[in-house]
Amino acid sequence: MQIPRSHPRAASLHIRERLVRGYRDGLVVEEGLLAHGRGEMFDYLIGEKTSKTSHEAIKAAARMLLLAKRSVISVNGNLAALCPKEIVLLASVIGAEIEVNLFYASKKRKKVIAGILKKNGAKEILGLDAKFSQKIPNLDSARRVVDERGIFIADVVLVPLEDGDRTVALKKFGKKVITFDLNPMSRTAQAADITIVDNVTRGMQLLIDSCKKMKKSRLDKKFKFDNKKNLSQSIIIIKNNLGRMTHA
Ligand code: PTJ
Repeated sequence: MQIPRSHPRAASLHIRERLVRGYRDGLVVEEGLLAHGRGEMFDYLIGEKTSKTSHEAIKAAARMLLLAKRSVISVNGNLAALCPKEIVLLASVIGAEIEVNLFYASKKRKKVIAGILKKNGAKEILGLDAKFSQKIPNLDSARRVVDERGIFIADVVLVPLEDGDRTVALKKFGKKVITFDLNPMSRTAQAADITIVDNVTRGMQLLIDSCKKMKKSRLDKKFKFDNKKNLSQSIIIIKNNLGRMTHA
């Protein structure tokens, strides 16, 4: 589809096209298109830009990832369609593993996702070989199946666009969880250690930049981040944006 450059919502429509292409190429499930629509709605409400609050969360996430002993980036269909380059780049900057982990699991889709990551420079991708499968407890969805060389033994897991059940299960399993979620009220957003309320299409590159910058400085191991407070600030941003649009 041709999207005129002058279209006021061109940027958002281009991102949508990436998802549709990802769906046609077998990376994204139908449900992923719906999940994206929900994300678009929240992006609209936060003003389609990275807030100061989200910049704070990005900095905290960079610090946690750089201090991790073993970090893993968990990749689903939507993330692979939207930011394949950024996934590979972030993994190389922080020395993380990349693991494909799907809610609507299928061998075929895992292969397609791994293919796109390899095309973007990934060397090793976990989550593909059933020989290394382990299950995280307290979870019924397909996402409980993880790689024993990856999420199973990681101390920090980055899980963009995650479902709430697994975030809670990962927390119970002793993992530190960082997520990207445009909905600050979602169960994942509320259960994670650090929630970046931002579109992955903006936030992933900002996280890479922050990690690169922070790598050069000494990291404070005792840093504190109040996720609930940060999320409340995002909800206030939404409330204020709604207030500005209300003329009654
Ligand atoms: O590829 P699979 O099989 O693992 O399935 C992936 C989806 C995304 C379909 C699956 O994990 C799912 O159903 O997710 P949910 O429960 O709908 O949660 C997705 C969350 O991500 C929602 O809170 C959305 O608001 C948010 N979201 C959607 N698009 C973006 C986003 N957050 C950040 N950036 C986005 N582009």
